[in-house]
Amino acid sequence: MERTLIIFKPDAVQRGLCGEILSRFEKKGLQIAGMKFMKIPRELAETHYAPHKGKPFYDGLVRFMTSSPVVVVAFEGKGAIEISRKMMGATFGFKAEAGTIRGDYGVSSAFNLIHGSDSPESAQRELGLFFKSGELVDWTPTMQSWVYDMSKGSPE
Ligand code: 3AN
Repeated sequence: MERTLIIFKPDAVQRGLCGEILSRFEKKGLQIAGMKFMKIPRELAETHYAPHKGKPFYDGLVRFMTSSPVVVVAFEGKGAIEISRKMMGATFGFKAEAGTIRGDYGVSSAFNLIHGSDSPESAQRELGLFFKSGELVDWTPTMQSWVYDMSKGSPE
């Protein structure tokens, strides 16, 4: 099982899309391992987006991410990082495929509703930034054996 860090960005919260977006992940079969509603402090946003420091959109991105509250979720599942990236769609709403979150709910190149870790290394780093040790919950959904084939003891 793998965990990924997802953020419902300020535009998703302000537009009342959190329930819709959360529901897509739940229906897909990813389980919540942690969730919090917060206004991201500037320093945390800068650290989170440090890999993009120096790029032309960096300052605007940090301003946007700290402008209004967000929902931060740790999702867990087999292949959770890649699955989430596919569900999010391409970076810009106007380019993202229909059927993806950005493709269905957004048109902007700056306000793109959702962040998702792009690799296991990023996920580990980002989960550590937003959740203290002990805040992520190990639990087994009762439906797990219907989401995965568990007959060999591990999820398939
Ligand atoms: P993604 O979120 O699809 O992984 P990245 O990693 O290329 O996209 O970029 C990180 C974030 O930076 C994006 N989520 C987006 O909000 C922002 N971003 C990337 N490119 C641009 C751009 N050209 N103009 C404005 N914001 C951008």
